[in-house]
Amino acid sequence: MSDATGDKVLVTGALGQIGTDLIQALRERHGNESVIASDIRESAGHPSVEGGPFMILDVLDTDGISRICQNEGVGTIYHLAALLSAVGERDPDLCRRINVGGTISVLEAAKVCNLKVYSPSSIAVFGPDSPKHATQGAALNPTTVYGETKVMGEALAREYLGRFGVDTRGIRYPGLISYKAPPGGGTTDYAVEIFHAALKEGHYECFVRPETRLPMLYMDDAIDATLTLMDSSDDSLGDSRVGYNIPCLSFSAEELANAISERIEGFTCVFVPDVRQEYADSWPDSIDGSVAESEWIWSPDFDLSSLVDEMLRGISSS
Ligand code: NAD
Ligand code: AKB
Repeated sequence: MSDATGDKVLVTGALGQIGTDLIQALRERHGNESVIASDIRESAGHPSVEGGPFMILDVLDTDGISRICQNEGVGTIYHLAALLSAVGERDPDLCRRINVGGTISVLEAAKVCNLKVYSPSSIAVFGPDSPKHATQGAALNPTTVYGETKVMGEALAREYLGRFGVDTRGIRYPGLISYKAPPGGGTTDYAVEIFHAALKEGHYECFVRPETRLPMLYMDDAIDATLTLMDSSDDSLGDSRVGYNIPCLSFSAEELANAISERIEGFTCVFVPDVRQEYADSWPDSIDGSVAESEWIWSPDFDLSSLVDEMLRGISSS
């Protein structure tokens, strides 16, 4: 294995929901020129494209990833390119190809270029047989293809760590709520769409039942957790390092709608479940993040009330 090629950071899937916020946070930390945003698509005017280097990069192109890392002096890669659950279940083959194949490409490049890798997992690793408050060690028997790809992603990250010494880390993100970029086609998208609809139309048709309760987090907290994990010393991280449950929020779709109604007079929400209800029903209501909390000391700042305030403020001022 060659030495780490440099101090720069490469982000795949940088135009997506998380990438949009993560690129900004990384550029504030490391400087604009040190953080290379990449995605399979171009988007003129997008902050990840305008604010610093941007490259078109397909994550299935292992040689392309290695070439960029060697030529540009990259030492760390945040691998965000993936298909989310709703989009993934519509095309399971493509979901497997991108989510599993893309992760293998990134890990292969990391092996060759000695990169540190952040590769996110998801609460979708859990299936209907996990406890409704899912512990770190609960069984991973997802019933979605997306969830299967996330279990496989954790297994691959563990394998490259064990066999090749690649420094791999990851978090099982819950549904993430943010306003800077739209969500990319997941089951938890309702928890973002509802804010835009409330402000624009005063009404939202929610695609899960009112009592549907899922683990959730405001994006600023997810970014902070990600950077805290990546800053943590290697020897503080245990077996869960490729897919930590983290402490997060848990609220129902109705509780979210009510919190918005309290702030927007006349807002109404109807609940018309579609196929995404099945995916939501297969996931836990909440997760136990105590292992992460003890190994790298992190807890969220935003609760439901402050998250709703921040979303309404952010959308209104953008
Ligand atoms: P997103 O769908 O918003 O963005 C993904 C990006 O990947 C898109 O910009 C897309 O153009 C790009 N992409 C797709 N195929 C590609 C390819 N072959 N090569 C390069 N880029 C490609 O997703 P996100 O919400 O930003 O999620 C990022 C990661 O976090 C994913 O692994 C996802 O599973 C995980 N995650 C997200 C959430 C959430 O609520 N957002 C929750 C749990 C886990
Ligand atoms: C999705 O709903 O697909 C994502 C996730 C929880 O992984 N937001």
